[in-house]
Parts: sequence; C-alpha cells; structure tokens
Amino acid sequence: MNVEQTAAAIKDMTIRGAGKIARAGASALSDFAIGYKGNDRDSFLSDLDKAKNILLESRPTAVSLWNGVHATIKGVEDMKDVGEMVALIQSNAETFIDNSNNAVRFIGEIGAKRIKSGDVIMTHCNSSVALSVIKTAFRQGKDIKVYATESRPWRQGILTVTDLANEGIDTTLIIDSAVRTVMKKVNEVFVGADTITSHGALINKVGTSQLALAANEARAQFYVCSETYKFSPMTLFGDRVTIEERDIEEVVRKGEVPASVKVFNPVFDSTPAKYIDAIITELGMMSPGSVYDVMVKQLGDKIFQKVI
Ligand code: RI2
Repeated sequence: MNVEQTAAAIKDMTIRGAGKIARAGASALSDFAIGYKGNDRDSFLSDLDKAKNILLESRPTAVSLWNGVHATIKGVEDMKDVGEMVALIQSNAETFIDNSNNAVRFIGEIGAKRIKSGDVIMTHCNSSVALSVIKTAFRQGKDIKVYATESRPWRQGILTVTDLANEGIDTTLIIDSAVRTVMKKVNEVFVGADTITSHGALINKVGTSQLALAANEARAQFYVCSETYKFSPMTLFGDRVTIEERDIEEVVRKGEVPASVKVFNPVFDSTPAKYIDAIITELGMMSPGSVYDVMVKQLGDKIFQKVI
C-alpha cells in the first residue's frame, strides 16, 4: 500500500492497534522512499515531509504512529543525496519494525511472570501487547480465565475473545457496563496503551479508566503493557494528548434518535498514574513515575535546548 492508501486504512480502522499503525506508517514511508523517482535532494525532502504529514493526520491520539514515522526518517537530512536517504529510511524502518515486534514478545515474557495458575484476568479492547502477556502465561501451562470487554462501539472485544479462544484459553466476553460486577473475581487487569504521558498517565481505549477504578476498588492489580515508543515526547513540553472523536454513526444509526440529541463519541480516555500498578515495557517493569526519566534518557539531554 502506498502512503495515501495506508493513511486511509489507518483512518477507517482497517489497520488498527497502536503498534500496528506505527509499523504500517514506517513501512509505508519505506515503500515511498524505495519507489521514489527523482534525484533532487530538496524535492525528495519536501515530498517526504508531505508523505509524513499525510500519515500523521490519519489518527491523532496514538503517539506510536508519530514515533514510528519519526524513527523512520531520523537522520535523513544529514544524508548528502537521495540514494543515501532512501537507504537510511529503508534501514530505519526495518529496525523500527523488528524492534517493535521483538518488544511485543519480550513484554509478553516479562508480564507473564505476574500471572499465576488459577488467576482470573480482565482485558479491554484489543491490545496485541496485553494479549502477548496473557497468551505467554497460558503457553507456559498456567491455568487462567480471561474476561474481555466488548469495547463498544467498534467491538474489538470480538477480536480479542476469538484470539484467546483459538489459543484454547477459558474466555468470557462481557459488555462494557459489566466491568465492575465482574471485577470482584479478577486478580489482574492487563491493558494496552495508545500513549503514555511524561507524568505516567495512560491514554487508551475509552473505558480503560473505568477498569482502573474498578480494579482499584476490588484490589486487583492494574498493569499497562506498552512498548516505550508509546511514551509521548510532546507531553514533556506541556502538550496535551488530543483525544480522537469519531463519527456519531459509529454509535447510533441515522434517524435512530431525535435530531436534537447530541452524540459524543470519544475513542480514548486518560487513566491517572495513581491507578496503575506498573507499566510493563521492553525495558522491564516500571512505575508510571519512571516514564519521565526513560523518556529523557531515550531522547538525550539536547531535547531541552529547544525550549531553553
Ligand atoms: P496494541 C487500540 O486502539 C486499543 O486502544 C489498544 O489498547 C491499543 O490500540 C494498543 O494496541 P485502536 O486502534 O499496540 O483500536 O497493544 O483505537 O496492539
């Protein structure tokens, strides 16, 4: 798929999930560079910038896409000709995609250690990273039960329960409003992440914060499964995360409610750090309070020169 097709597939959610959209963005930019006709350095940089922006505009909330795209074009302006730029973009994209896939596996192994045989687990929406943790524990021979939310309006919970059931895991689908009722039976909650802020708040599929509150009340552990490229550098500089709002027809059919009724369809919500027991990353388990240090270390001290 070219850049426009990839952006359209991300926007209409044919490609979805924070990790998948990041890898798709990296791959689309790599294909754009490989297929580029022309040798003029400035034209290449300008067309690359346009391609980058088309991808970034496709979904506003998940910083994974932003980080994947920027990791792919990193260092390109230091290259002397188009040939070097293309080679760098291709190799950056391959590295990003390999690291991203390896991180999902590694987080699975780390997170699985928090699951004991006999545990009851809850998950929300459809996170490949949270599922990696749950499936790794099951493949290690642990006897587990999983409750998965439906996740209205897109019902990504159907993908989750299908995946878990195909593994042979004892799986129960629940409606979103049953979360608090079921939480009494739950030992651990594992959710994914679209973005994590510099102060350790989690931005994830709407409803995640309700799982966190119910887990806190029921004294169940609440774990976030996230690669560190879902940490948002922009939040270091005070930017708020834009919460995507999608079409109201995802919630109600045309004419189903009186025209005077307003419909609000936010896709994500924010879970404060205080409700998160740990964030499980490819660098290990960490507290939400460690996110700032990891982010600064990864970006390097020079990042602050831009605001000083
Ligand atoms: P992985 C999804 O967003 C969900 O919010 C999920 O928790 C998150 O991405 C992370 O997914 P959406 O694209 O990267 O369904 O763990 O809106 O697969």
